[in-house]
Amino acid sequence: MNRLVSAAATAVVAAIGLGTVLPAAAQFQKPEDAVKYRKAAMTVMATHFGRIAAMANGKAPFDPAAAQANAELVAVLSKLPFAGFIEGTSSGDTKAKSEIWSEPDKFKAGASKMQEDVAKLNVAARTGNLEQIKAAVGDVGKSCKSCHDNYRKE
Ligand code: ASC
Repeated sequence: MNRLVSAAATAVVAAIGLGTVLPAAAQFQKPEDAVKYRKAAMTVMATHFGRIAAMANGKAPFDPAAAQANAELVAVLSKLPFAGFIEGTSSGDTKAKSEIWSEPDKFKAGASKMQEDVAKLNVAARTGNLEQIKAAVGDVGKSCKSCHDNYRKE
């Protein structure tokens, strides 16, 4: 009995947690709200990734604490945009290609790959080792580019 209650409680907590990150049309009032949300999330993510990339590319002085803080933000932010790619949001003010909805498994795999690479960048940033950060930045950049090439219109 107790085990059952505890399992049910765990399921409820998990469902609430997932509800904050998984696609669900009910989370947006209008389709254009979902489009705005995903674009905003991408913009903020790109801003914080860009700060680490600038250090990795020698365009900004290497500041290990700043790299770590930005990598932590990117790790969280990388989970956000995909909740905005709900059904009925392939048109309007968006560069999203229809393939996002016609090959959802491939799109999700690309999102997961990016999130894994970002998690590795977060680990690398914690070492404070610029060479490791450079390598991890390169991998994240590749996973961003791969999805943009496949799923973003020019
Ligand atoms: C960035 C950014 C992207 C990726 C991509 C990598 O900094 O905003 O979309 O890197 O340009 O090729």
